[in-house]
Amino acid sequence: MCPKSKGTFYITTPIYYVNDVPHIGHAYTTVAADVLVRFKRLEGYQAFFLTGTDEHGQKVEKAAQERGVDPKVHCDEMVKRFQSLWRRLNISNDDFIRTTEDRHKKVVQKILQDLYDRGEIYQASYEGWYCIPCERFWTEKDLTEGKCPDCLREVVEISEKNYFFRMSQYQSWLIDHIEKNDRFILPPSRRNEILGFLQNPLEDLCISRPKKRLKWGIEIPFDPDYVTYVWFDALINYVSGIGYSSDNPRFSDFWPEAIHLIGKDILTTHTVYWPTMLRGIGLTPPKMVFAHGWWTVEGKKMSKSLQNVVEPNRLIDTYGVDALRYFLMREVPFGMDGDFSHATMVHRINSDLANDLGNLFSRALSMVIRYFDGIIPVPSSLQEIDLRLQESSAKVIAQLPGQMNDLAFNKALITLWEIVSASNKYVDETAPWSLAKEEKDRPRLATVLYQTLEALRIIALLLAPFMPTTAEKMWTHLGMESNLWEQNLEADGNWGGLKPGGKIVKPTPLFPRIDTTKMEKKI
Ligand code: ME8
Repeated sequence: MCPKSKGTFYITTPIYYVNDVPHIGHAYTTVAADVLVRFKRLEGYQAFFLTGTDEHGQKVEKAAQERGVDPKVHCDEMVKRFQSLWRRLNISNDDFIRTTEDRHKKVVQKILQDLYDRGEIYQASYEGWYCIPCERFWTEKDLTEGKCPDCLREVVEISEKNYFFRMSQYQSWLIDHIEKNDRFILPPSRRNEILGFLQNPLEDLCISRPKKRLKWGIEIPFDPDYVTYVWFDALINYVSGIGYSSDNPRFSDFWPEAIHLIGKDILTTHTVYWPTMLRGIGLTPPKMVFAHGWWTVEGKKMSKSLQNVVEPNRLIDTYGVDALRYFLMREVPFGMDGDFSHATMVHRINSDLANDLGNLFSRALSMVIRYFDGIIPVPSSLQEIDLRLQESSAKVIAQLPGQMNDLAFNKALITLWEIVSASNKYVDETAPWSLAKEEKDRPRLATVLYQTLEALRIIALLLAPFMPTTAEKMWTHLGMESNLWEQNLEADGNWGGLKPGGKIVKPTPLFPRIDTTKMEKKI
Protein backbone atom coordinates (compact mmCIF):
# COMPACT_ATOMS: atom_id res chain seq x y z
CA MET A 1 0.00 0.00 0.00
CA CYS A 2 1.22 3.48 -0.79
CA PRO A 3 -0.79 5.83 1.40
CA LYS A 4 -1.05 9.43 0.40
CA SER A 5 1.63 11.43 2.21
CA LYS A 6 0.32 13.35 5.21
CA GLY A 7 2.97 16.02 4.68
CA THR A 8 6.65 16.33 5.43
CA PHE A 9 8.51 15.79 8.67
CA TYR A 10 12.15 16.59 9.42
CA ILE A 11 13.98 15.48 12.55
CA THR A 12 17.58 16.01 13.65
CA THR A 13 19.89 15.03 16.49
CA PRO A 14 22.84 17.14 17.60
CA ILE A 15 25.90 16.33 15.56
CA TYR A 16 28.17 14.76 18.13
CA TYR A 17 31.78 15.75 18.80
CA VAL A 18 34.25 13.13 17.69
CA ASN A 19 36.62 13.89 20.55
CA ASP A 20 35.48 10.71 22.26
CA VAL A 21 33.51 7.52 21.73
CA PRO A 22 29.68 7.58 21.91
CA HIS A 23 28.01 6.89 25.24
CA ILE A 24 24.49 6.33 26.53
CA GLY A 25 23.66 10.07 26.36
CA HIS A 26 24.36 10.17 22.62
CA ALA A 27 22.41 6.94 22.14
CA TYR A 28 19.45 8.45 24.02
CA THR A 29 18.88 11.42 21.71
CA THR A 30 19.47 9.32 18.61
CA VAL A 31 17.08 6.54 19.65
CA ALA A 32 14.40 9.12 20.51
CA ALA A 33 14.74 10.71 17.07
CA ASP A 34 14.56 7.29 15.47
CA VAL A 35 11.43 6.30 17.38
CA LEU A 36 9.69 9.51 16.40
CA VAL A 37 10.63 9.35 12.73
CA ARG A 38 9.55 5.71 12.47
CA PHE A 39 6.21 6.64 14.03
CA LYS A 40 5.77 9.53 11.58
CA ARG A 41 6.53 7.23 8.65
CA LEU A 42 3.90 4.83 10.00
CA GLU A 43 1.45 7.72 10.08
CA GLY A 44 2.20 8.35 6.40
CA TYR A 45 4.52 11.36 6.55
CA GLN A 46 7.32 11.85 4.06
CA ALA A 47 10.07 12.03 6.66
CA PHE A 48 13.75 12.90 6.74
CA PHE A 49 16.06 12.05 9.63
CA LEU A 50 19.49 13.65 9.84
CA THR A 51 22.29 12.89 12.28
CA GLY A 52 26.05 13.30 12.00
CA THR A 53 29.28 14.41 13.60
CA ASP A 54 30.79 17.75 14.62
CA GLU A 55 34.41 17.43 13.62
CA HIS A 56 36.04 20.87 13.93
CA GLY A 57 37.16 23.00 16.84
CA GLN A 58 39.46 22.90 19.77
CA LYS A 59 38.06 19.79 21.47
CA VAL A 60 38.61 17.62 18.44
CA GLU A 61 41.97 19.21 17.61
CA LYS A 62 43.14 18.57 21.19
CA ALA A 63 41.92 14.96 21.18
CA ALA A 64 43.84 14.33 17.94
CA GLN A 65 46.96 16.01 19.33
CA GLU A 66 46.82 13.87 22.45
CA ARG A 67 46.76 10.77 20.26
CA GLY A 68 49.51 12.19 18.06
CA VAL A 69 47.45 11.92 14.87
CA ASP A 70 46.30 14.36 12.24
CA PRO A 71 42.81 15.73 13.12
CA LYS A 72 41.23 14.42 9.90
CA VAL A 73 42.68 10.95 10.49
CA HIS A 74 41.33 11.10 14.03
CA CYS A 75 37.86 12.10 12.76
CA ASP A 76 37.83 9.37 10.11
CA GLU A 77 38.51 6.80 12.81
CA MET A 78 36.08 8.14 15.41
CA VAL A 79 33.19 8.67 13.03
CA LYS A 80 33.12 4.92 12.42
CA ARG A 81 32.41 4.36 16.12
CA PHE A 82 29.27 6.48 15.86
CA GLN A 83 28.15 5.02 12.55
CA SER A 84 28.58 1.42 13.67
CA LEU A 85 26.72 2.08 16.93
CA TRP A 86 23.82 3.61 15.00
CA ARG A 87 23.70 0.53 12.77
CA ARG A 88 23.62 -1.74 15.82
CA LEU A 89 20.89 0.37 17.39
CA ASN A 90 18.79 0.14 14.21
CA ILE A 91 18.85 3.88 13.64
CA SER A 92 17.03 4.64 10.39
CA ASN A 93 18.66 7.98 9.53
CA ASP A 94 18.29 9.12 5.93
CA ASP A 95 21.64 10.86 5.89
CA PHE A 96 24.72 11.30 8.04
CA ILE A 97 26.52 14.62 7.81
CA ARG A 98 30.14 15.24 8.76
CA THR A 99 31.18 18.86 9.09
CA THR A 100 34.49 18.09 7.35
CA GLU A 101 32.63 17.18 4.14
CA ASP A 102 32.85 19.59 1.21
CA ARG A 103 29.06 19.78 0.87
CA HIS A 104 28.92 21.26 4.38
CA LYS A 105 32.01 23.47 4.21
CA LYS A 106 30.77 25.11 1.00
CA VAL A 107 27.46 26.07 2.64
CA VAL A 108 29.17 27.48 5.75
CA GLN A 109 31.45 29.62 3.60
CA LYS A 110 28.60 30.76 1.39
CA ILE A 111 26.55 31.82 4.43
CA LEU A 112 29.53 33.65 5.95
CA GLN A 113 30.22 35.50 2.72
CA ASP A 114 26.56 36.46 2.25
CA LEU A 115 26.32 37.76 5.81
CA TYR A 116 29.60 39.65 5.46
CA ASP A 117 28.52 41.22 2.15
CA ARG A 118 25.31 42.40 3.75
CA GLY A 119 27.11 43.96 6.72
CA GLU A 120 25.80 41.38 9.22
CA ILE A 121 29.38 40.45 10.16
CA TYR A 122 32.03 42.97 11.25
CA GLN A 123 35.55 42.85 12.72
CA ALA A 124 36.34 44.15 16.20
CA SER A 125 38.77 43.71 19.05
CA TYR A 126 37.78 41.40 21.82
CA GLU A 127 39.12 41.64 25.32
CA GLY A 128 37.87 39.29 27.98
CA TRP A 129 37.90 35.73 29.21
CA TYR A 130 37.82 32.48 27.29
CA CYS A 131 36.94 28.96 28.38
CA ILE A 132 38.94 26.56 26.21
CA PRO A 133 36.89 23.37 26.86
CA CYS A 134 33.59 25.17 26.19
CA GLU A 135 35.10 27.29 23.40
CA ARG A 136 33.20 30.30 24.69
CA PHE A 137 33.99 33.91 25.49
CA TRP A 138 32.90 35.39 28.79
CA THR A 139 32.93 38.90 30.17
CA GLU A 140 34.25 39.55 33.68
CA LYS A 141 30.72 39.81 35.07
CA ASP A 142 29.70 36.45 33.54
CA LEU A 143 32.31 34.50 35.54
CA THR A 144 31.46 32.44 38.62
CA GLU A 145 34.21 33.01 41.20
CA GLY A 146 36.62 33.73 38.35
CA LYS A 147 35.73 30.50 36.53
CA CYS A 148 33.63 29.50 33.53
CA PRO A 149 29.94 29.80 34.57
CA ASP A 150 29.04 26.73 32.48
CA CYS A 151 31.67 24.16 33.42
CA LEU A 152 33.38 25.87 36.40
CA ARG A 153 36.82 25.32 34.91
CA GLU A 154 39.68 27.84 34.62
CA VAL A 155 39.32 30.58 32.01
CA VAL A 156 42.15 32.44 30.26
CA GLU A 157 42.33 36.16 29.59
CA ILE A 158 42.58 36.99 25.93
CA SER A 159 42.71 40.01 23.71
CA GLU A 160 42.35 39.52 20.00
CA LYS A 161 40.70 40.75 16.82
CA ASN A 162 37.77 38.65 15.67
CA TYR A 163 34.68 38.67 13.49
CA PHE A 164 31.25 39.18 15.04
CA PHE A 165 27.74 38.40 13.85
CA ARG A 166 25.22 41.16 14.70
CA MET A 167 23.15 38.88 16.86
CA SER A 168 22.09 41.62 19.30
CA GLN A 169 19.87 43.35 16.71
CA TYR A 170 17.57 40.30 16.67
CA GLN A 171 16.86 40.19 20.39
CA SER A 172 13.36 41.69 20.34
CA TRP A 173 12.41 39.71 17.24
CA LEU A 174 13.54 36.49 18.99
CA ILE A 175 11.60 37.24 22.18
CA ASP A 176 8.53 37.94 20.08
CA HIS A 177 8.99 34.72 18.12
CA ILE A 178 9.31 32.62 21.27
CA GLU A 179 6.29 34.31 22.86
CA LYS A 180 4.12 33.81 19.79
CA ASN A 181 5.09 30.17 19.24
CA ASP A 182 4.57 28.21 22.42
CA ARG A 183 5.86 25.00 20.85
CA PHE A 184 9.07 26.52 19.49
CA ILE A 185 10.99 25.63 22.67
CA LEU A 186 9.85 22.60 24.65
CA PRO A 187 9.41 21.57 27.39
CA PRO A 188 7.89 24.82 28.76
CA SER A 189 10.49 25.02 31.58
CA ARG A 190 13.22 25.39 28.92
CA ARG A 191 11.20 28.05 27.12
CA ASN A 192 10.95 30.03 30.36
CA GLU A 193 14.67 29.60 30.93
CA ILE A 194 15.46 31.17 27.55
CA LEU A 195 12.91 33.95 27.96
CA GLY A 196 14.61 34.71 31.31
CA PHE A 197 18.05 34.70 29.65
CA LEU A 198 16.75 37.13 27.03
CA GLN A 199 15.80 39.66 29.67
CA ASN A 200 19.47 40.66 29.73
CA PRO A 201 20.98 42.43 26.73
CA LEU A 202 22.04 40.01 24.00
CA GLU A 203 25.58 40.51 22.74
CA ASP A 204 26.92 40.03 19.23
CA LEU A 205 28.28 36.56 18.54
CA CYS A 206 31.99 36.04 17.95
CA ILE A 207 32.10 33.69 14.96
CA SER A 208 35.82 33.40 14.23
CA ARG A 209 39.00 32.07 15.83
CA PRO A 210 42.45 33.25 14.73
CA LYS A 211 44.42 30.47 13.04
CA LYS A 212 47.40 31.18 15.27
CA ARG A 213 45.28 29.78 18.13
CA LEU A 214 43.17 27.16 16.29
CA LYS A 215 43.87 25.70 12.88
CA TRP A 216 41.24 22.98 12.77
CA GLY A 217 38.19 24.71 11.33
CA ILE A 218 36.53 26.04 8.19
CA GLU A 219 38.47 29.00 6.81
CA ILE A 220 36.64 32.32 6.89
CA PRO A 221 36.14 33.06 3.17
CA PHE A 222 36.99 36.78 3.46
CA ASP A 223 40.00 36.44 5.81
CA PRO A 224 42.41 33.48 5.49
CA ASP A 225 43.92 34.21 8.91
CA TYR A 226 40.80 32.94 10.63
CA VAL A 227 38.68 29.80 10.95
CA THR A 228 34.97 29.64 11.78
CA TYR A 229 33.82 29.27 15.40
CA VAL A 230 32.81 25.63 15.81
CA TRP A 231 29.21 26.35 16.85
CA PHE A 232 28.56 28.66 13.89
CA ASP A 233 29.90 25.88 11.66
CA ALA A 234 28.04 23.03 13.42
CA LEU A 235 24.54 24.54 13.57
CA ILE A 236 24.56 25.04 9.81
CA ASN A 237 24.54 21.23 9.37
CA TYR A 238 20.77 21.32 9.86
CA VAL A 239 20.38 23.14 6.55
CA SER A 240 23.47 21.95 4.65
CA GLY A 241 22.34 18.36 5.34
CA ILE A 242 19.08 18.85 3.44
CA GLY A 243 20.51 20.64 0.45
CA TYR A 244 20.45 24.35 1.31
CA SER A 245 21.86 26.18 -1.73
CA SER A 246 22.55 22.90 -3.55
CA ASP A 247 19.22 21.04 -3.78
CA ASN A 248 16.42 23.58 -3.57
CA PRO A 249 13.43 21.24 -4.05
CA ARG A 250 14.59 18.97 -1.22
CA PHE A 251 15.45 21.90 1.00
CA SER A 252 12.07 23.53 0.54
CA ASP A 253 10.30 20.23 1.20
CA PHE A 254 11.82 19.98 4.67
CA TRP A 255 12.61 23.50 5.85
CA PRO A 256 11.28 24.94 8.19
CA GLU A 257 9.55 21.70 9.26
CA ALA A 258 12.56 20.80 11.43
CA ILE A 259 12.35 19.40 14.93
CA HIS A 260 15.74 19.59 16.62
CA LEU A 261 16.18 17.11 19.47
CA ILE A 262 18.94 18.16 21.84
CA GLY A 263 20.08 17.71 25.42
CA LYS A 264 19.49 20.59 27.81
CA ASP A 265 23.26 21.33 27.76
CA ILE A 266 23.05 22.96 24.33
CA LEU A 267 19.83 24.92 24.70
CA THR A 268 21.22 28.45 24.22
CA THR A 269 23.10 27.65 21.03
CA HIS A 270 19.95 26.12 19.52
CA THR A 271 17.37 28.63 20.69
CA VAL A 272 19.36 31.88 20.59
CA TYR A 273 22.33 31.57 18.22
CA TRP A 274 20.60 29.35 15.63
CA PRO A 275 17.30 31.22 15.12
CA THR A 276 19.11 34.57 14.93
CA MET A 277 21.64 33.13 12.46
CA LEU A 278 18.72 31.90 10.35
CA ARG A 279 17.08 35.30 10.58
CA GLY A 280 20.32 36.87 9.34
CA ILE A 281 20.42 34.40 6.45
CA GLY A 282 16.77 35.15 5.65
CA LEU A 283 15.39 31.75 6.68
CA THR A 284 12.50 30.88 9.00
CA PRO A 285 13.38 29.30 12.38
CA PRO A 286 12.83 25.57 12.85
CA LYS A 287 9.42 24.41 14.02
CA MET A 288 10.60 23.06 17.38
CA VAL A 289 13.63 22.63 19.59
CA PHE A 290 13.03 19.98 22.24
CA ALA A 291 15.62 19.75 25.02
CA HIS A 292 15.56 16.47 26.90
CA GLY A 293 17.01 15.82 30.33
CA TRP A 294 20.31 14.45 31.52
CA TRP A 295 21.25 10.88 32.36
CA THR A 296 23.34 10.12 35.39
CA VAL A 297 24.68 6.68 36.19
CA GLU A 298 23.86 4.95 39.45
CA GLY A 299 23.20 8.44 40.87
CA LYS A 300 26.46 10.01 39.64
CA LYS A 301 27.43 12.27 36.76
CA MET A 302 29.00 10.24 33.95
CA SER A 303 32.67 11.07 33.62
CA LYS A 304 35.87 9.52 32.39
CA SER A 305 37.59 10.16 35.72
CA LEU A 306 34.87 8.27 37.62
CA GLN A 307 35.17 5.50 35.04
CA ASN A 308 31.40 5.16 34.98
CA VAL A 309 30.73 6.06 31.35
CA VAL A 310 28.01 3.72 30.08
CA GLU A 311 29.05 2.24 26.77
CA PRO A 312 25.95 1.44 24.68
CA ASN A 313 27.69 -1.45 22.89
CA ARG A 314 28.16 -3.24 26.20
CA LEU A 315 24.50 -2.73 27.10
CA ILE A 316 23.47 -4.16 23.72
CA ASP A 317 25.74 -7.18 24.29
CA THR A 318 24.22 -7.72 27.73
CA TYR A 319 20.53 -6.94 27.23
CA GLY A 320 19.90 -6.70 23.48
CA VAL A 321 19.13 -3.71 21.26
CA ASP A 322 15.39 -3.54 21.76
CA ALA A 323 15.53 -3.89 25.52
CA LEU A 324 17.89 -0.90 25.56
CA ARG A 325 15.69 1.14 23.21
CA TYR A 326 12.64 0.29 25.31
CA PHE A 327 14.34 1.15 28.59
CA LEU A 328 15.56 4.54 27.34
CA MET A 329 12.12 5.53 26.07
CA ARG A 330 10.06 4.04 28.91
CA GLU A 331 12.02 4.80 32.04
CA VAL A 332 12.07 8.60 32.09
CA PRO A 333 9.60 11.19 30.77
CA PHE A 334 11.35 12.87 27.84
CA GLY A 335 12.49 16.26 29.13
CA MET A 336 13.24 15.08 32.68
CA ASP A 337 16.57 13.91 34.06
CA GLY A 338 17.04 10.19 34.51
CA ASP A 339 19.30 7.75 36.24
CA PHE A 340 20.68 4.62 34.67
CA SER A 341 21.20 1.54 36.79
CA HIS A 342 21.46 -2.12 35.88
CA ALA A 343 18.91 -2.97 38.57
CA THR A 344 16.18 -0.77 37.06
CA MET A 345 17.00 -2.00 33.58
CA VAL A 346 16.71 -5.66 34.61
CA HIS A 347 13.48 -4.91 36.44
CA ARG A 348 11.95 -3.26 33.35
CA ILE A 349 12.99 -6.11 31.07
CA ASN A 350 11.65 -8.80 33.38
CA SER A 351 8.34 -7.16 34.18
CA ASP A 352 7.28 -5.38 30.98
CA LEU A 353 9.07 -7.35 28.30
CA ALA A 354 9.53 -10.92 29.54
CA ASN A 355 6.38 -11.17 31.69
CA ASP A 356 3.79 -8.98 30.02
CA LEU A 357 4.66 -8.96 26.33
CA GLY A 358 6.80 -12.09 25.98
CA ASN A 359 4.37 -14.36 27.81
CA LEU A 360 1.37 -13.10 25.89
CA PHE A 361 3.15 -13.72 22.61
CA SER A 362 4.40 -17.21 23.40
CA ARG A 363 1.26 -18.53 25.02
CA ALA A 364 -1.02 -17.22 22.26
CA LEU A 365 1.10 -18.64 19.46
CA SER A 366 1.72 -21.94 21.24
CA MET A 367 -2.03 -22.48 21.66
CA VAL A 368 -2.67 -21.83 17.96
CA ILE A 369 0.00 -24.39 17.13
CA ARG A 370 -1.39 -26.90 19.62
CA TYR A 371 -5.11 -26.52 18.87
CA PHE A 372 -5.12 -25.46 15.20
CA ASP A 373 -1.87 -26.87 13.83
CA GLY A 374 -0.53 -23.33 13.59
CA ILE A 375 -3.24 -22.15 11.16
CA ILE A 376 -4.89 -18.84 12.08
CA PRO A 377 -8.51 -19.82 12.89
CA VAL A 378 -11.66 -18.18 11.52
CA PRO A 379 -13.50 -16.14 14.17
CA SER A 380 -17.28 -16.44 14.53
CA SER A 381 -19.86 -14.34 16.38
CA LEU A 382 -18.34 -11.87 18.82
CA GLN A 383 -19.26 -11.53 22.47
CA GLU A 384 -19.09 -8.50 24.73
CA ILE A 385 -15.64 -9.46 26.01
CA ASP A 386 -14.26 -9.75 22.46
CA LEU A 387 -15.57 -6.31 21.57
CA ARG A 388 -14.01 -4.84 24.70
CA LEU A 389 -10.58 -6.00 23.50
CA GLN A 390 -11.17 -4.35 20.14
CA GLU A 391 -12.29 -1.16 21.85
CA SER A 392 -9.19 -1.00 24.01
CA SER A 393 -7.04 -1.31 20.90
CA ALA A 394 -8.99 1.43 19.09
CA LYS A 395 -8.66 3.69 22.14
CA VAL A 396 -4.87 3.25 22.20
CA ILE A 397 -4.56 3.95 18.48
CA ALA A 398 -6.56 7.14 18.92
CA GLN A 399 -4.31 8.35 21.76
CA LEU A 400 -0.86 7.57 20.41
CA PRO A 401 -0.45 10.24 17.69
CA GLY A 402 -1.07 13.07 20.16
CA GLN A 403 1.33 11.63 22.72
CA MET A 404 3.99 11.16 20.06
CA ASN A 405 3.46 14.74 18.83
CA ASP A 406 4.25 15.85 22.37
CA LEU A 407 7.32 13.58 22.41
CA ALA A 408 5.80 11.87 25.44
CA PHE A 409 7.48 8.57 24.61
CA ASN A 410 7.00 7.03 28.03
CA LYS A 411 3.29 7.91 28.07
CA ALA A 412 2.93 6.39 24.60
CA LEU A 413 4.51 3.15 25.83
CA ILE A 414 2.32 3.09 28.93
CA THR A 415 -0.68 3.55 26.63
CA LEU A 416 0.52 0.80 24.30
CA TRP A 417 0.94 -1.55 27.23
CA GLU A 418 -2.79 -1.11 27.90
CA ILE A 419 -3.40 -3.42 24.91
CA VAL A 420 -0.80 -5.85 26.25
CA SER A 421 -2.51 -5.93 29.66
CA ALA A 422 -5.99 -6.05 28.14
CA SER A 423 -4.92 -9.00 25.98
CA ASN A 424 -3.38 -10.87 28.91
CA LYS A 425 -6.56 -10.28 30.90
CA TYR A 426 -8.63 -11.41 27.93
CA VAL A 427 -6.72 -14.68 27.66
CA ASP A 428 -7.02 -15.27 31.42
CA GLU A 429 -10.76 -14.61 31.38
CA THR A 430 -11.65 -16.54 28.24
CA ALA A 431 -9.37 -19.46 29.27
CA PRO A 432 -8.83 -21.02 25.83
CA TRP A 433 -7.20 -24.10 27.41
CA SER A 434 -10.61 -24.94 28.94
CA LEU A 435 -12.45 -24.28 25.69
CA ALA A 436 -10.07 -26.72 24.00
CA LYS A 437 -11.42 -29.56 26.08
CA GLU A 438 -14.85 -29.72 24.43
CA GLU A 439 -15.45 -30.11 20.69
CA LYS A 440 -18.62 -27.99 20.94
CA ASP A 441 -16.51 -25.03 22.15
CA ARG A 442 -14.26 -25.10 19.09
CA PRO A 443 -15.90 -22.11 17.32
CA ARG A 444 -15.52 -20.11 20.52
CA LEU A 445 -11.88 -21.22 20.88
CA ALA A 446 -11.24 -20.11 17.28
CA THR A 447 -12.71 -16.68 18.01
CA VAL A 448 -10.74 -16.18 21.22
CA LEU A 449 -7.43 -17.14 19.65
CA TYR A 450 -8.10 -15.07 16.53
CA GLN A 451 -8.85 -12.03 18.70
CA THR A 452 -5.68 -12.55 20.71
CA LEU A 453 -3.51 -12.90 17.60
CA GLU A 454 -5.08 -9.82 16.09
CA ALA A 455 -4.31 -7.85 19.25
CA LEU A 456 -0.71 -9.07 18.91
CA ARG A 457 -0.61 -7.88 15.29
CA ILE A 458 -1.70 -4.42 16.36
CA ILE A 459 0.80 -4.45 19.23
CA ALA A 460 3.57 -5.34 16.74
CA LEU A 461 2.49 -2.52 14.43
CA LEU A 462 2.56 0.09 17.21
CA LEU A 463 5.70 -1.30 18.78
CA ALA A 464 7.66 -1.16 15.53
CA PRO A 465 8.96 2.42 16.00
CA PHE A 466 10.19 1.59 19.50
CA MET A 467 11.47 -1.96 19.04
CA PRO A 468 11.95 -2.64 15.34
CA THR A 469 13.56 -6.08 15.61
CA THR A 470 11.04 -7.42 18.11
CA ALA A 471 8.13 -6.07 16.08
CA GLU A 472 9.47 -7.68 12.92
CA LYS A 473 9.86 -10.97 14.72
CA MET A 474 6.30 -10.78 16.00
CA TRP A 475 5.05 -9.80 12.55
CA THR A 476 6.65 -12.72 10.74
CA HIS A 477 5.71 -15.20 13.47
CA LEU A 478 2.10 -14.09 13.04
CA GLY A 479 2.40 -15.19 9.43
CA MET A 480 2.09 -11.65 8.09
CA GLU A 481 3.39 -11.54 4.54
CA SER A 482 3.22 -7.76 4.05
CA ASN A 483 6.24 -5.59 4.82
CA LEU A 484 5.94 -4.16 8.33
CA TRP A 485 7.69 -0.95 7.21
CA GLU A 486 5.10 -0.28 4.53
CA GLN A 487 2.13 -0.28 6.91
CA ASN A 488 -0.04 2.75 7.53
CA LEU A 489 -1.44 3.46 10.97
CA GLU A 490 -4.85 4.59 9.80
CA ALA A 491 -5.52 1.72 7.40
CA ASP A 492 -3.62 -1.11 9.03
CA GLY A 493 -4.44 -0.15 12.60
CA ASN A 494 -8.06 -1.20 12.02
CA TRP A 495 -9.17 -4.39 13.68
CA GLY A 496 -9.26 -7.40 11.38
CA GLY A 497 -6.03 -7.05 9.38
CA LEU A 498 -4.95 -10.58 10.28
CA LYS A 499 -6.09 -13.08 7.67
CA PRO A 500 -7.52 -16.40 8.87
CA GLY A 501 -5.79 -19.31 7.16
CA GLY A 502 -2.31 -17.81 7.55
CA LYS A 503 0.44 -19.90 9.13
CA ILE A 504 1.95 -19.15 12.54
CA VAL A 505 5.66 -19.74 13.08
CA LYS A 506 6.65 -21.62 16.25
CA PRO A 507 7.64 -18.97 18.81
CA THR A 508 10.96 -18.63 20.61
CA PRO A 509 10.99 -16.38 23.70
CA LEU A 510 10.90 -12.71 22.76
CA PHE A 511 12.67 -11.70 25.96
CA PRO A 512 14.07 -14.44 28.17
CA ARG A 513 13.74 -13.57 31.85
CA ILE A 514 16.98 -12.28 33.32
CA ASP A 515 18.24 -14.06 36.42
CA THR A 516 19.10 -11.12 38.68
CA THR A 517 21.78 -12.88 40.72
CA LYS A 518 23.57 -14.26 37.67
CA MET A 519 23.38 -10.83 36.01
CA GLU A 520 24.84 -9.09 39.07
CA LYS A 521 27.83 -11.43 38.95
CA LYS A 522 28.30 -10.86 35.23
CA ILE A 523 28.22 -7.06 35.62
O1 ME8 B 1 27.39 19.33 22.12
N1 ME8 B 1 22.40 12.65 29.14
O2 ME8 B 1 28.18 17.48 21.00
P1 ME8 B 1 28.32 16.41 22.18
C1 ME8 B 1 21.61 12.91 28.08
N2 ME8 B 1 28.80 18.94 18.94
N3 ME8 B 1 22.08 13.30 26.87
C2 ME8 B 1 23.39 13.44 26.71
C3 ME8 B 1 24.29 13.18 27.78
C4 ME8 B 1 23.74 12.76 29.05
N4 ME8 B 1 24.49 12.49 30.11
N5 ME8 B 1 25.53 13.40 27.33
C5 ME8 B 1 25.42 13.77 26.01
C6 ME8 B 1 27.82 18.79 21.12
N6 ME8 B 1 24.13 13.78 25.63
C7 ME8 B 1 27.89 19.54 19.82
C8 ME8 B 1 26.50 19.63 19.22
S1 ME8 B 1 24.77 20.40 17.32
C9 ME8 B 1 24.76 21.53 16.09
C10 ME8 B 1 26.40 20.42 17.95
C11 ME8 B 1 23.61 14.08 24.28
O3 ME8 B 1 29.06 15.27 21.58
C12 ME8 B 1 22.64 15.24 24.27
O4 ME8 B 1 21.89 15.19 23.08
O5 ME8 B 1 28.84 17.04 23.41
C13 ME8 B 1 23.59 16.41 24.18
O6 ME8 B 1 22.96 17.58 23.74
C14 ME8 B 1 24.59 15.90 23.16
O7 ME8 B 1 24.71 14.50 23.47
C15 ME8 B 1 25.94 16.59 23.25
O8 ME8 B 1 26.83 15.93 22.38
